[in-house]
Amino acid sequence: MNSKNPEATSKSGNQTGFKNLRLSNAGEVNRPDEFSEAVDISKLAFNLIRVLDDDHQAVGPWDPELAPRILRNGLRHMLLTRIFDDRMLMMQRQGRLSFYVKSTGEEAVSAAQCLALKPDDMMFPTYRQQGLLLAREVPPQELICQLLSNSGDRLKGMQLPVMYSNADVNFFAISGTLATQFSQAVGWAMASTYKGDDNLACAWVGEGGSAEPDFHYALTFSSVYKSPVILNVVNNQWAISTDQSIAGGRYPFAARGTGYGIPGLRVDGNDFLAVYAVTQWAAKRARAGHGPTLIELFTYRADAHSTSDDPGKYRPKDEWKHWPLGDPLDRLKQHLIYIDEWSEEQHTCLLEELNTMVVKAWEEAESLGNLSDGPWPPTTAMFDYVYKEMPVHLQKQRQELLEE
Ligand SMILES: Cc1ncc(C[n+]2csc(CCOP(=O)(O)OP(=O)(O)O)c2C)c(N)n1
Repeated sequence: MNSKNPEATSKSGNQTGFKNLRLSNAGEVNRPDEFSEAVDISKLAFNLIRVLDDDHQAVGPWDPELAPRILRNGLRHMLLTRIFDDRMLMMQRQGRLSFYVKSTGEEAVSAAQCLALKPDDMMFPTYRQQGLLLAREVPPQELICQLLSNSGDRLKGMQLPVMYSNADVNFFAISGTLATQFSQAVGWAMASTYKGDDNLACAWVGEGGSAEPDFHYALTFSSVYKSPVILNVVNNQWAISTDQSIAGGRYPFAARGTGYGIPGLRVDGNDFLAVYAVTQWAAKRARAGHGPTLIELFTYRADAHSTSDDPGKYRPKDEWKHWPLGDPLDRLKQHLIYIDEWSEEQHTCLLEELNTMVVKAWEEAESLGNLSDGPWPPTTAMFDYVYKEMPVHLQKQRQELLEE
């Protein structure tokens, strides 16, 4: 038997691999009833749900017909996320931040999905959904305090930068171990059913992370227990230097739902309206007791994986420019202008306002401590906040440290 290593569909120096993408036209995909059987709607996983067309109109049965107020709010959150990301990268390059992860090009995922949920719904994100915190109106300076591990950090410096956690806004602690949040979200959703409330859990994983066993545990348990959970695979084409085909993306990730009896929806992740609409669909299904939905958000990671990565080494430098589904911010902006609910002038003002807000947030956060000058917590702080009752051997170690 000859077993060959799989070939990536995209490589540095190659032409972009976008020619073979399975795309549908805006408005083309039908919108079945939220309570349909997974097997009856399995074709949705092979199409691409899209609402915004090339002329910036909202078309077809998935148009969620949102009030302009919600669209403007979505645009604001996406812009804030992009501006925040850009500024944090700048701070990292200046040596004022140790590490950062941007979400450039994927802002519609967090903004639209968060706005389509209720505040009591519990979110189980990855490190690339900082936009959820901003969409739940967490002040940017709070995020920066976590990035700096300073005295304003609610996690007391006990997590790596970008591994946020915020119980106040139902944002579960981010784990560096990929995909663990998927099965945790299902556990939370099962508890929600036992308690008899109508809150749901919403979890995200990258397409690379979907190759982890936790992904399959989550699908099995949520299917068997019909848990109120939305399971999202953010297919941004790249898992660091590994393109999506290596995680199995030659076959749509959404299609994995059908085998478990879970509807799989594949959506244009750069189309704010389409992302909102599929999330609403899945939320209605979950709250009515019909169980989970698997959503594949088809998007593109426009920037590096993290500040420790150089994408020029493994993919064409200009690949994002060729992404056929465009920039989510620009698409929503153009739609708002098209329906006469936005203008270039308003856009410029908003950009200025948000830029100023983020610059001020940095200054405020840094006044509570920075990387070079501290203040730093005492070494013994590593023993704090871990155990309710500290085991004796750790109490001893802590004491030894104090006596050094
Ligand atoms: C279980 C596990 N395996 C490997 C890693 C190392 N790692 C961190 S991020 C990453 C790529 C993840 O890619 P993807 O899931 O597609 O998400 P993206 O970063 O593109 O948003 C890898 C392999 C890890 N953190 N955890």
